[in-house]
Amino acid sequence: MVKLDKLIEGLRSISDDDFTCGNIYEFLGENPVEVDSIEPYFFWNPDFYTRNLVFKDERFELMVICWEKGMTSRIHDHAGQKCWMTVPVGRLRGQNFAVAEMDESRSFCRLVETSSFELSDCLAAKVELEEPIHQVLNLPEFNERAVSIHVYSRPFNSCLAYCRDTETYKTVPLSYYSQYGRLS
Ligand code: CSS
Ligand code: FE2
Repeated sequence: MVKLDKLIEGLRSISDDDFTCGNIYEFLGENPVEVDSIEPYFFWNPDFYTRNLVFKDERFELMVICWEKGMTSRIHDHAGQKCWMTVPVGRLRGQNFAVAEMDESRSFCRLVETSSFELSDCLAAKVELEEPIHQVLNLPEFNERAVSIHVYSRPFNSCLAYCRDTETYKTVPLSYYSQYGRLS
């Protein structure tokens, strides 16, 4: 087990050439994070999951996301960036989607569910660049809070969010609930 600052130090020491989907995935899997060391970044909100920035440079950002029981993300992409996540507290379900039909001229998009995955116990996952649309759910049946660590490379501050009811998508801004341990 490593402390969060050691994990970040380790990520920073990886060369640009080695900062690949596979290598970072392996690195996160080999370095499960001590829960004590992420507690300063726990912020909870009853309405929406909180995005808590821990580290950011040109190349990547690392954040801690806190999910109340039953909370879900929107269906979204990652703005074409690479992404990895691990879940040190609780459990999360990931659901991937594929585009069945799309018409950019009217922001129309019909999605179909594809694979799903479950994360807990610091298991690492990556968002596949070939199939980047997904949703993350802390299912009510898990019956506990969850905390995940996300690494995005490069950092992005907006993404596409998809609505299945209206079969439309739009760009949405992303913001931090806290930065470096302080409420934004
Ligand atoms: N990508 C979402 C979290 S679910 S992977 C976000 O950054 O808000
Ligand atoms: Fe995501």
